[in-house]
Amino acid sequence: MPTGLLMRSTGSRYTVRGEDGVLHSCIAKGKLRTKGYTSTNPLAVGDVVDFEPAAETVGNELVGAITHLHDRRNYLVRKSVNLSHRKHVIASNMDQCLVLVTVARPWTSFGFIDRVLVTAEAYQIPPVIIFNKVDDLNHDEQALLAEYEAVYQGVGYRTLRTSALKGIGIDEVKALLRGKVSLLVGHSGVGKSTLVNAIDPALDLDTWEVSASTDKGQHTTTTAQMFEVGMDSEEFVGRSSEEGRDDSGSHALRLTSFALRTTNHEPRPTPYAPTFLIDTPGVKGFGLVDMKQDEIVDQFPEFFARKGECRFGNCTHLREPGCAVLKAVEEGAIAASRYRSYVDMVEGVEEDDTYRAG
Ligand SMILES: Nc1nc2c(ncn2[C@@H]2O[C@H](COP(=O)(O)OP(=O)(O)OP(=O)(O)O)[C@@H](O)[C@H]2O)c(=O)[nH]1
Ligand SMILES: [Mg+2]
Ligand SMILES: [Zn+2]
Repeated sequence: MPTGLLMRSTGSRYTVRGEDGVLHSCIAKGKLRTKGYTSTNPLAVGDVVDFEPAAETVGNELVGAITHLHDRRNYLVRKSVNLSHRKHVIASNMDQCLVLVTVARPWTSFGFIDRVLVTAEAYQIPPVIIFNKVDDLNHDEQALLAEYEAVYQGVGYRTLRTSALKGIGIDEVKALLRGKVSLLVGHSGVGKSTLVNAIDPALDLDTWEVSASTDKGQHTTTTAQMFEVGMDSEEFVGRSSEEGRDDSGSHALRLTSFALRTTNHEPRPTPYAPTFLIDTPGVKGFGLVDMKQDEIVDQFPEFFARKGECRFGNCTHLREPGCAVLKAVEEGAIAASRYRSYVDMVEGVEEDDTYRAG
């Protein structure tokens, strides 16, 4: 049975990429859906599945059937927005997480970044912070950007500066992506979809104007979706006239153009390592599902590094005497913003994500 990569999920329909790069519209077989998953979605973008191409008829359409979900190497969850409060798996099997941040229009808080970083650390998905919209910063905002960079570089995180709109820093992002599966996260309106388009203009994702009155995003992207990105200009293959005959709608055309792009390289460079990007909607309550203080604390690398210097072996760094973390915060060796985030997470203070509409 062929193995494929789940790239998109819309309701009960899934897009699965076969190993030959061809995309298949699939449904999940009944058994799979009742396998006892605790999340609201049994299958997520990034899942590796077994599927039977063209196995079932739905209406007058022949679709594939997903029969088995392979174990996930890793996955990210958020709390479901509905009342069940169950977990919703955002994506799985990622090599890295790109945290897209803007210091203005919209402003991204330290609290939000730290939540994403703690989640990524907990799920062992290496994060990289990308500061976007660097073309559009006034003097004060540039100073703020430098402050953000100092905080995160100080912890040891890699940071990049980009302008998805003006094409600044895109080659560095491409180098980072090559041959990997990368998740793109960040508030609505920070430019995630614009960045994907800058990397591979053929994808032509929908983007939106940041509303002039509020500086907030519009939630243009509504579901997590994986894209295979062409990294070099010669990899771009437009729609051929033959392909253009498919008149069943732009969605089908887009699927076909993916398939073409990945199938007409003969011979492929070996080893063939396609590059995937997962675009996500701006998400609230990102991760941190069921995480307790003792699980959160070790996800701050700069706290973890000082753990051995605290007087008590089980120090929570909240109030204990002889705490090396508290001392480092006082001395400015640990950023006050990072410590504040830790306390907020432990106390369960929700990051105020005013960008979420629904
Ligand atoms: N000045 C400037 N504007 C940018 C840049 N990147 C994106 N934008 C603009 O920011 C707006 C929002 O971009 P999107 O790509 O839709 O943002 P998103 O993160 O995908 O938003 P959601 O899909 O709602 O989560 C668009 O109007 C983009 O043109 C940039 O580097 N500089
Ligand atoms: Mg988007
Ligand atoms: Zn301590």
